[in-house]
Amino acid sequence: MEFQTIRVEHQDAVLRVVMNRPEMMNALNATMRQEITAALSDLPEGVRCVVLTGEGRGFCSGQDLTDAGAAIDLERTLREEYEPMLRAITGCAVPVIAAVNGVAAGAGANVALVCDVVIAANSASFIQAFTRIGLIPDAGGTWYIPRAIGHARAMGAMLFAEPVSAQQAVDWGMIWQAVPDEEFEAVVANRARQLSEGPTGAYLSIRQAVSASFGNDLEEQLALEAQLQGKAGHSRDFTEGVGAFLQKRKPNFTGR
Ligand code: T3D
Repeated sequence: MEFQTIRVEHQDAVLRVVMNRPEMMNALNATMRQEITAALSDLPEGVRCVVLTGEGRGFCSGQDLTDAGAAIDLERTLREEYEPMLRAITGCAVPVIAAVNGVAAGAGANVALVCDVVIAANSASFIQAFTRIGLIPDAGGTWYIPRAIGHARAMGAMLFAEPVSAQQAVDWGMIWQAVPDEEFEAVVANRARQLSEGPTGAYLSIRQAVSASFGNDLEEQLALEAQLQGKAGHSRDFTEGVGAFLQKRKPNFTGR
């Protein structure tokens, strides 16, 4: 598939989706939203992990503000363009790592936060930039962020729109890992390989269970865990995992 605003690199079982408008810190226009949606919805054969990252010194600066004329009906843009992209990430057939190489602002921050795991370079930051231009956080931010970091920190980050450093984001529980810039690419590649060689079905069930936990009471969650574990128990990867443990060798998971 040919893309104008993203670059897609398929190596081994990892698909790197690189937002590629570095001259504007990878701002999201309609084409980029459609292309990310398409890339994550129709994965090449054999892909078992996606890495979403940005070209140049930024991860993503959110809505392309030079596009404001075309995006005047913000409700429509969110419903028809942002939401499909977010669902393509949260419903992706394999785990998605956000590799936050630099600043992630506005919807760019929240696109990162809906991914399954966020790894950031130490020099990266997360900015709920919306109030700077008179908007409210969107792209799932008002759902994910209070759940991750609590009411007080979410409100402060959203009202003041100040950068939250990668390390602060880790300390607050907003992201998984912050790593020195010089180690960033290698750490991301290792994590992507780890997930691409893991039990994909279990990963997707974990995503489903953790997401559902926010709306479930304990009884509902126990029932969901039992159902999903029942499914995992019938997988080839479970048989392989137990066999490998008993034979004291590394498991060869196939994602089935
Ligand atoms: O439905 C809807 O449409 C509503 C949805 C809204 C979702 C949103 O995301 S709203 C929030 C939009 N994003 C922002 O408000 C962030 C704007 N950008 C910034 O605050 C800063 O650029 C950054 C903090 C991201 C980076 O700062 P810095 O100092 O490192 O870089 P810079 O010099 O500001 O930016 C470099 C270039 O990128 C610059 O262009 P130039 O001067 O070199 O020609 C800048 O204008 C451009 N750029 C950065 N962000 C955007 C952008 N151009 C268009 N849209 C952007 N979002």
